Amino acid sequence: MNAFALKSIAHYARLAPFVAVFSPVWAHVSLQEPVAEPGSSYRAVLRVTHGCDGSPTTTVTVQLPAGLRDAKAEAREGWTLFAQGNEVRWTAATKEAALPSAQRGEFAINAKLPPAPGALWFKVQQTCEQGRLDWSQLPAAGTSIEGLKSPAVLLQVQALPAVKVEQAWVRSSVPGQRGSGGYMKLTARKAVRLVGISSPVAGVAEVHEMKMEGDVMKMRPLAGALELPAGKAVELRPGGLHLMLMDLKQPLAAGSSVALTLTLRDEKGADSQLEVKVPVAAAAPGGGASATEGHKH
Ligand SMILES: [Cu+2]
Repeated sequence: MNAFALKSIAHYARLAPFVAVFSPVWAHVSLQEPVAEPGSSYRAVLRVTHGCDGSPTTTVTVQLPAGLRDAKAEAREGWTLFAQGNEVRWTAATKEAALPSAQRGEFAINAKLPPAPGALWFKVQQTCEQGRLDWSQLPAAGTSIEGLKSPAVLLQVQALPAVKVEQAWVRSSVPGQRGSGGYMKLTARKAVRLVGISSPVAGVAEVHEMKMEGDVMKMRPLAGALELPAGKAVELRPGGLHLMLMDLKQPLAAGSSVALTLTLRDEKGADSQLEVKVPVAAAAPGGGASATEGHKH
C-alpha cells in the first residue's frame, strides 16, 4: 500500500477546491497567467496563437475590464500602441510587422488588480489582413466558458493555490487499455507534499517513478509522498516521474479532459485539495518529448 492509494483520500477535510482549467493552446486568445491574487500587481500577457483563418494579425484591440487600476500597456516592437479610456490597441506599423498566422504573439498590460475576488473579462478584437475575430462572448450566469465559440479572455482573481500546475496533459488510451500516464509541471508556492491523487476516470491513481532494475528501466509507485519544494518546479513527464491512472473506467479520448484531485499536505500537516482539469492528448501538447511508458501493471 502506498501513500497515493485512492482510499486514503476519503477522510480528508473537504475544502473549497481551486479549479484550474487548461484550454487547448491553439483555441483562443488566452492569458499566460489566467489566475492572480486579489490586490496584486499583475502583468496580463495576452497570447494570440493564430491569425484569422490563415491571415496575419495586424491589429489587436483590448477592452480592459472595469476593476483594473493603473493599467499600462507595453509597447511592442514594430507596432504602434494607442490607449484611451478602457481601450488599448496595438497596430502593426508595417506589413512586415504583422503577426504571421502560425506564429504566437504576446501583448502585455500591467495593472493593479481589485482587492476582491471575481472574474475579469478582457474583450479582444483581432483584426487581420483579411477578416476579423471578436473574442467577446461571455458565458451566461451559472454556465461555463466551455462551448463558447469566441469567448472573451477570463482572468480569475482569487487566492492562488498552494501549487501552480502547468503543461498538464493525460495520454489518450484505447478501449481495453487499463492504464495511462499523466504529466504536468508542479511549482509549490510554499513547500508541500503531494500525498494523494484521485480521478473519477480511474480506480487508482498514483505517482510513479522510473528506476533501473538491472539494465531494464521499470516504473513503480513512488514510496511516500512527492515533495514539492517552494518555488522549484517538479516535472512529471514521459520517461520520468509521472502520474499513473489505473483501472480506467472508460477509454480516454484525445480532445476530452480528465478531472484530477491532488491532495497536498503542508508543513503543519494540514491537507488541502487542488482540482485540475487536464486535457487528454496522444502526445505532449506543444510537441515536447513523447517517449511512451509501457503502462502495464
Ligand atoms: Cu506508471
